[in-house]
Amino acid sequence: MTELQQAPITLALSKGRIFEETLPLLQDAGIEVSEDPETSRKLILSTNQPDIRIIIVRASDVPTYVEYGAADLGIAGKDVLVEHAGGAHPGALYQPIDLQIARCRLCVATREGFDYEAAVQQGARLRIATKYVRAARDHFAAKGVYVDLIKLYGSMELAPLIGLADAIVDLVSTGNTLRANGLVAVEDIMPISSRLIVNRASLKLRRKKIQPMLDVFQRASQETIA
Ligand code: PRT
Ligand code: MG
Repeated sequence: MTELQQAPITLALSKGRIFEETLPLLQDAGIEVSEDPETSRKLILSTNQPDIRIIIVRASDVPTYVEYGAADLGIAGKDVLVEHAGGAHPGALYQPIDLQIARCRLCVATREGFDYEAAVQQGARLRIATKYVRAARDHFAAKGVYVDLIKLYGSMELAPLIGLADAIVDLVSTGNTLRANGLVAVEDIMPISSRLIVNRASLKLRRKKIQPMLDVFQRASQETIA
């Protein structure tokens, strides 16, 4: 057996909502994770199955680990996958299953009282602050709206309040964060959920081990929809 065939199957997850919402799917498949990443400092977690391990990485790094084959599988939000598109090895990522977890919406939001429709109709050049530069650029290009995109890494809600931007493009789930900051969602860009991603070479070389995991996630996602 080659070294690769002996290595455990590696699943890349981010801690927080994706880990928490993936745990029940793993449990349904009889996979128990050894430790809780919220309390443990370990970044490699073993499971009750010697040939399956989990690595904990930043949400936006999940596609990179899978693309390079450092992880065989990963779970990432569609927002992250859209921004990652066209990475170093396009085509290395296979995206077979929408797990329907960690759902939210990617939206345009402005300060309450800002007339977004009027600004768009007047052809005003809008300043948009966002972490989701690619999704935002595509959205406004499709609408034919000129925008100046300002890249931020977090706390986007602050930008319209402090005069950095006219609007933000951000994820919204309950809407509490927008409300707490006097902002309103004025346009939906796309619904977001988390997807299973698989390294294509791993799938080919290690199909025997990976296919049962795909089957498990496929079943679990169908149960989520039902
Ligand atoms: O936090 P870090 O910078 O490490 O990375 P991350 O923010 O990308 O990770 P994490 O764990 O926060 O999010 C992982 C994935 O969860 C995202 O990539 C999304 O696909 C998904 N998801 C689902 C969300 C939300 N819902 C969500 N509400 N990610 C972030 N949020 C944030 C949003 O950006 C905003 O600040 O929550 C706030 C709004 O929430 P509400 O409920 O107040 O509307
Ligand atoms: Mg976060």
